[in-house]
Amino acid sequence: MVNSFPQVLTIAGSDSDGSAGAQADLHSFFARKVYGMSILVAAVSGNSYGITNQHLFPKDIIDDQFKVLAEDFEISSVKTGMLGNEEVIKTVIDNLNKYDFGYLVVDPVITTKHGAQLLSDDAVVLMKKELLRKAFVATPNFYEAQILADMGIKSPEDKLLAAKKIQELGVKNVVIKGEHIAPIVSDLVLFEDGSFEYLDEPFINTKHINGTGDTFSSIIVAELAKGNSVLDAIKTAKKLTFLAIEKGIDVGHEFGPINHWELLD
Ligand code: PXL
Repeated sequence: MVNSFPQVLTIAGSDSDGSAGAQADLHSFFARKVYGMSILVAAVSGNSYGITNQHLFPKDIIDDQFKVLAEDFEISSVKTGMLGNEEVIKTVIDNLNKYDFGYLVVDPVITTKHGAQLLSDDAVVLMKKELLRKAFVATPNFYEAQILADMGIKSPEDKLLAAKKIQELGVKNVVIKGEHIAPIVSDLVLFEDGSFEYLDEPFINTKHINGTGDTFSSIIVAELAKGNSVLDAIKTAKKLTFLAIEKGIDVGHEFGPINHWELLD
């Protein structure tokens, strides 16, 4: 039966070591039993020690990837990851305005945990003005939330205010992921109707957390594509990302990947 399987898409950069970016997204889609596709907008050379180089792709190959997928597939949810710079983000926004790929989840990848910049400052302005207003869910981490909300976060009240400010940019549902610090990693979810909830999991002391944010947002995409509610999608993402960190695998010598096999049912 053609097109009966949930089909999803990531618009992201390639991370050569498979721990993050499009590779982590595709691992997550596979494990959550949806058919995953990728529009690559960049490639980075990275291993468990960090990123050494990155190249952004030209507009024509990004446009063409959108075109061929739109012509052939029934994509029911999509996420964005690394978008690089203003030209790339503009190309992506123009294409998202042209084609309907269903629910949009924006993971506003700005820097890596180790400080590599994956989005230029001018692109942040465009993300705030033109991409986030299209988002059904946005998943900034603690640092990205401060940049997007244009304020420091020092207390739970600040965190809620920041989520509200991000929602005012047009995002329906905002998840501000908690910092990876002991004893609890607490995510704040602000829903479209103004209600909010905290999702907590214990902090795990490990160097193997590469691709955590990519995986979290990919699971949300997969669960939405399967028809689950936004609350269930976010709860599943939180639980399974925790398990993938807790049951880590020994790959690479320094900052390793998480365990995507833990995402399987
Ligand atoms: O995890 C953020 C991320 C997203 N996309 C790419 C990356 C990384 C982090 O290394 O390399 C391509």
